[in-house]
Amino acid sequence: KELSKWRPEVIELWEKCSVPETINKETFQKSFIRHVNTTLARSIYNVDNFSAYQATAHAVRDRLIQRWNETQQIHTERDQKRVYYLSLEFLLGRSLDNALLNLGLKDSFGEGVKELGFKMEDILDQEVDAALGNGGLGRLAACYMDSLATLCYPAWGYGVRYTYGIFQQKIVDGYQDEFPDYWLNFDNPWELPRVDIVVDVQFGGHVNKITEGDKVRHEWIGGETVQAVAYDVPIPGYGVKNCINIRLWNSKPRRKFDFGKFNAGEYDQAVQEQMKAEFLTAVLYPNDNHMVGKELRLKQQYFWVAASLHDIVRRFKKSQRDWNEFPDQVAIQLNDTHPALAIVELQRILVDEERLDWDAAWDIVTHTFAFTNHTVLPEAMEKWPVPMISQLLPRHIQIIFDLNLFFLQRVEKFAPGDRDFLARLSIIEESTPQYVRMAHLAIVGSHRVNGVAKLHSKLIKETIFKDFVKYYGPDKFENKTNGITPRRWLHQANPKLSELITETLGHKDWLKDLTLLKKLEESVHDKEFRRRWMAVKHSNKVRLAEYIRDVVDVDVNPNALFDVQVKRIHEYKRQFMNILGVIHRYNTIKSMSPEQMRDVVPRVVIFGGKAAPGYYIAKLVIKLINSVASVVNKDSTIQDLLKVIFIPDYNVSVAEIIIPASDISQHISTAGTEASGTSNMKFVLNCGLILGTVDGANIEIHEEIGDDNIFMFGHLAEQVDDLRYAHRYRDVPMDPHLDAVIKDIESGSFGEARIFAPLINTLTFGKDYYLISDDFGSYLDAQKLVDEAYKKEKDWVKKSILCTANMGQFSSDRAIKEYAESIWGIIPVKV
Ligand code: F58
Repeated sequence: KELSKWRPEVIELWEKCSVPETINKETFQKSFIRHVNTTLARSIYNVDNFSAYQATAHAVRDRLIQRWNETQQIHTERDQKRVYYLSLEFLLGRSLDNALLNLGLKDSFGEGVKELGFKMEDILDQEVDAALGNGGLGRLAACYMDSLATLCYPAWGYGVRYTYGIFQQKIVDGYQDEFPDYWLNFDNPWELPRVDIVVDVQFGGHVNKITEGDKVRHEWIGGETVQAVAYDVPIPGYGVKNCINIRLWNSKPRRKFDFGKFNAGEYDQAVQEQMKAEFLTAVLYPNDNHMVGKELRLKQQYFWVAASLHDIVRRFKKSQRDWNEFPDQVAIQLNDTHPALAIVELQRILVDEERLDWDAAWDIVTHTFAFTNHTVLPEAMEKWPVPMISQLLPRHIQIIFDLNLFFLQRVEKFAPGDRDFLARLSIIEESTPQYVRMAHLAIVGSHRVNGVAKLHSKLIKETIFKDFVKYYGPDKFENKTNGITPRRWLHQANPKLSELITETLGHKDWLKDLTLLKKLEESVHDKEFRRRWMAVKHSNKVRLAEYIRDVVDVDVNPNALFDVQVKRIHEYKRQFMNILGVIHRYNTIKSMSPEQMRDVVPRVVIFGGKAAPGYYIAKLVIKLINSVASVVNKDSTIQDLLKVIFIPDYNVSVAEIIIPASDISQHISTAGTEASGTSNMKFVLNCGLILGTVDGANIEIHEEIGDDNIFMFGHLAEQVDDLRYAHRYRDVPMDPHLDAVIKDIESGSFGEARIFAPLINTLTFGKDYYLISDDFGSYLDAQKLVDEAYKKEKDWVKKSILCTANMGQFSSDRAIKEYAESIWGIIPVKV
């Protein structure tokens, strides 16, 4: 009876009914109305823009699901090697516009909603961002998913379905205030709940050692169990039918309720256990480039790793292959060290559950994993106290110590008697308490380690991982320069520029092969083309000016030079140097005669970005920016030659408005601190010039676009140690311009001076760790060059065109192909 559904006639009927309907304006409209009536239970009389968004989203979702199913089916049939991208963050932003563009439905659906009485822009504007990430690392994961889908690779993302994404930022009296981002308030059409896919994840308990003949095995029992429920997020490729999956795990209590406690009258305690389980995936930790050693964070990490590996292993076992084929079928990429416990978990599954012997298991593990490092900042390096891991994961800590023992035995053979070398390489830091160094675990358990830009990859080999290079040799360490998806970051964010490029090149192929932009170089001498290029930039600036008026109620002149720094607020990114430079500019203008003023290029300096809620100094930088803004913006004596704007709640969809409108953007980290940066790529792709230090991907962008089209300044990474040493042990005189600016703040020009004392102290007592005083002079010089260049309008437009034309290398498609070919060993499977 059960099998009767597989009778040939049933299958035939099934296939007949599941032929996807053709998608055009009319079928979309039918689907829209059906969703309004049935999914939303509304009628023509009560459909507002939000309902229209929901109905459109559901109509798109129906198509996505078809593609998702076909993709999964074909990937299962072919059963080729897959890559699993483990990332604790996926900063996806909005989905509707992206899905419409990738599916090629934007025009027909746009027409369709118009006839139904709506504007597509209004509908798109209803969507809340999926903000399940902090910054660069999370957005990189999202760009990589877009490229994996577009290039038809068999790939899955695994992440956490946080109930609260990155906090919402409001500015109150110039200070940052944080509000919860409850993004799931309304239904989320971009996820498919998989209530049937549930994994038990265990915490605590104890380990029994069982001897069976001459063999010993370990049994991990007791403790608490939390359930992981899968939510699938379909990611459509551009211009292909492939649609890949990000599986996000949500925690929920086990169905079993403690009736013992319940009946004994401890009702609240019984309920509390349940609530604790739900809390596991409640919040995204809001720190960028900073490690927080909270136990809940460690639990989150293990919960997600255990559920993901269970899923991956289950899929592999369905193929009934031998275990030693595992690395031929499965590649797992660790996005930073957050998922490093996966290495231990796979070893545990293979040894304890599948009963493989230790060495065979370890061979499988090390051929499966690869690890990407995203930072060299010491405060961002993850390490967990051994007692904390022991309590939560008693079997894992045993495995970690065993792995370390066997590893150090091999190292000892390599460098006999060199105890310091052993101690430096050890996975365990021998402090009190001991710590597990997650980067060391990730390196030892992976067959490849990569940095995210040329300089960064070189630096990790020379500094933090130097000893590992000595031991393993240099070949284990690679560079994979980051990339961004041109679909979201040009086609979607800057439709007018995209259209002009398509018209000029005569095709849309550049969206899949960004190196084709090179041909735009031929048009730099075409006056009409330059005029249209400028007109696009201008209209994007008008759009941003309107946004600024809406959110901060300040009028800015779209003809002024738009100077932008948007990114997480962090000392190493030096927003502080930027605002000090603004004060210098302000004072310079104020000291001018009206005649001199006529020669000044008007500027709008735009800031945006969140500070981690516990990062006091970063929050003071925000306060200083807003204090300077409130003085400068109402000073009529400077004739609108300078405006300062702090745009609140910077996120992906705000970036899509800001980036296309920038004339110059600042990427001014202390040399050697910004691993790559990816917004630098977005700005230049959108024909904005950059003012930057010799750091991260700025260097490679410079190589591609040439000296004339970028403003570089500041000390080099190799000078940083000596400069810091000098600040520490000698009396380094402060740059005189900087000194004057500081005195100005201290005199109370921007509000009570005492407020900013801790910030100013970072330059003095704090020994200026980020070397602002060393770079300030060359920063101001570079700013002067920017002003001069902007005055030469024709040359500026040429630079701007050459920027876009030479960004071919920075597509995430290029990056993903490199990973696929040199690390993962996967090949495309096209639907
Ligand atoms: C960023 N790291 C790098 N980490 O700072 C940036 O240079 C690089 O372009 C980007 O990765 C992509 O490679 C970053 O964003 C985090 O936000 C972590 C979040 C979790 C806690 C530790 C920092």
